Amino acid sequence: MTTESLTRRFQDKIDQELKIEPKDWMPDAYRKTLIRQISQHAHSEVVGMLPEGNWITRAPSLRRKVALLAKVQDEAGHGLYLYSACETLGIRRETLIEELLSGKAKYSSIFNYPTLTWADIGAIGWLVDGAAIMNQVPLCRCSYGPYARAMVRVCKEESFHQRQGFEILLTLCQGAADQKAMAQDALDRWWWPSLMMFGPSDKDSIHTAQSMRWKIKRFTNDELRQKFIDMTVPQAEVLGLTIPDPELQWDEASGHYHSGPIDWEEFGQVLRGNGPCNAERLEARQRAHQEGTWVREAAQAYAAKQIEESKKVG
Ligand code: BYC
Repeated sequence: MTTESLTRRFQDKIDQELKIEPKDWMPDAYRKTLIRQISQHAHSEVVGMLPEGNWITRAPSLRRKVALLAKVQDEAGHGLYLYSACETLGIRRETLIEELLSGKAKYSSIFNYPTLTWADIGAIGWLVDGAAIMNQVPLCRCSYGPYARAMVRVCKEESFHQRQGFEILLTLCQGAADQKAMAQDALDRWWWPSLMMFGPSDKDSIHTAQSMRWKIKRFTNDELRQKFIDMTVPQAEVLGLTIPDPELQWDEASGHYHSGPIDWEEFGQVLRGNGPCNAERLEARQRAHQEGTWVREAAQAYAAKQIEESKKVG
């Protein structure tokens, strides 16, 4: 079969909503796009543990500590499913990790912002996990089977995370004036970076059109961002908080909220490694990798011994 006919058959399969599985033929560019997106996603889960992990020892009660610990562990698990899904495309996990540690691979811009107060943990759950769900629910229908299946479980856990975040903020907003002010301050700092999570606007997005044809993405970055704004504004009203966007208003004609412009210069700076915490995040991952060397070596030695013993029994 020629590459042309293989490509046609591949696209037909996608158009019929059939899944592409690891051993199926796929164009190199499809494989490359998936490796890029899934690995960036996996790295985001792993780096995403850092800003929240920062608050585990300072959570205000045992109940809060248990919930936060569970959430951070879930994120480690999401990273592992996603690295496994990525490996089915024929790339080694070690290579992916090296790319993260060397600064070559991207991870979500959002995790380069600091968590300054307890309210930030609520804002991350409410906004960051809320944005993640909006982006990831359509990924459960991604054309690549292993990624789509990993996303089903990830999304279930993310919805628990979103609720715990909202509940933290609701408690603060129903508390003392200082607590409510802390919640407002967290919203002020996390709102715009959360909108940036959805990626560049459609006119600047380099990958969206092709990814939509391949049904990796089902919606454009701007479509998902708008859905997120429409969902979140009424939730801010329930909390009694003000979204820090003077241009935000309901537009009857379109049935959507109109919002002000995003500071794409800030987004670009964060992507180029110049965000408030880029250096700190990378340094923390490099240190963890270094300190974990003995664990990887011990696991490998144990696995080698098991294989040796099974050969003897065999
Ligand atoms: N941060 O053409 P575009 C989570 C890059 S949630 C950094 O639109 P695409 C979590 C993009 O990679 C966060 N980089 O690309 C939540 C590309 O650069 P390269 C992770 C970004 O791929 C709570 C360039 O900009 N979620 O994990 O079609 C707790 C042009 O963009 C960002 C996912 O990764 C950004 N925000 O669309 C814990 C979901 N946005 O690669 C954890 C899966 C864009 O050409 N990923 N870039 O050098 C996606 O859905 C898509 O990859 C994106 C970008 C919507 C993010």
